[in-house]
Amino acid sequence: MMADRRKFLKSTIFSGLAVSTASLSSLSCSTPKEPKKPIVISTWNHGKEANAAAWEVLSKNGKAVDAVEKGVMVTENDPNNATVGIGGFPDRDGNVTLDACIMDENDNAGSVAFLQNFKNPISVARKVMDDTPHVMLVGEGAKKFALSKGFKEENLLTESSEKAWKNWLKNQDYEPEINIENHDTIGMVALDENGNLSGACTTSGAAWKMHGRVGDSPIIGAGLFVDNEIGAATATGLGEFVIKICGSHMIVELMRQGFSPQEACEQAVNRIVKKYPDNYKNLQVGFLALNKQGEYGAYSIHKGFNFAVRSEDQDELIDAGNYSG
Ligand code: SD4
Repeated sequence: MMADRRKFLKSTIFSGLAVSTASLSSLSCSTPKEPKKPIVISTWNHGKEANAAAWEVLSKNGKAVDAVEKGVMVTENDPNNATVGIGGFPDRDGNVTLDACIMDENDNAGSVAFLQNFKNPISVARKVMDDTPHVMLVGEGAKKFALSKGFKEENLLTESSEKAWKNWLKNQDYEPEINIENHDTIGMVALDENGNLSGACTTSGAAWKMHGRVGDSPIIGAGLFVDNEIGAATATGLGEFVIKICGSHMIVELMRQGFSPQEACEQAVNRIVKKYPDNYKNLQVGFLALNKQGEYGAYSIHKGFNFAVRSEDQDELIDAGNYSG
């Protein structure tokens, strides 16, 4: 309803202006704006480096799905990043358990959760999407599948994350930090030269989580959603609250109704704030969205969430707007 009203208002204002400034013949020739493509956006500081790898693919007319996989692998491979892939902080029992998912332009999806000892969960998720009749594999089954596809097991608990875990064991308080070291999950969405959208999301999840906990990042519709007709969205932050509102799916559906990526991200954050008035002050969630036109938006509950944008004429980190000012 609101979107219809907005569209009606927009079209009324537009027609009013058009009638006063242009001839009817020029109106009938008006063409829609060319989409801005290719373009890739991703979460946090680490998004810049990840975007560079994605851009390598996109700038050579490559597919968005390949770009997002290559892009987020950069973050997974960084042992100094304590929130994604190798070097990720472990659960409270000292296990690094990884979650990731990917979606392509044909509504295909692949996901792995609670995966241990594989450095690139996003590539395992890609194989689940491409080579199985399933969307999601977890734990032991995901491990068996990864081994069958030639992925190699390795220890992902680095010296520094083990040290951090041992330090945590002293007090054992579970209080997920807001904007942990200014990098958290990496979520990436891209629009390629052919106008196709894809997305990827990968994380080591909440530090010191309970063994077996899975967050939003590998859940299609929560941590990531792509609909090639409309747009794509991804999330970062405390996954429990993203899952409970089905965040990324909600954003894509709002874009379908006519909201801009920015407006849709704001609505999703507002939903969390409204539904969890006692919680939102102590937790961070951030959303990113991109539509078919290459327009993007981002919004978070608290200050400090930023995202990286790469296109032909842009390569920058941008601070997202936030609810709490
Ligand atoms: C998750 N969104 O697993 C991810 C990352 C995270 O605190 O834990 N952030 O919830």
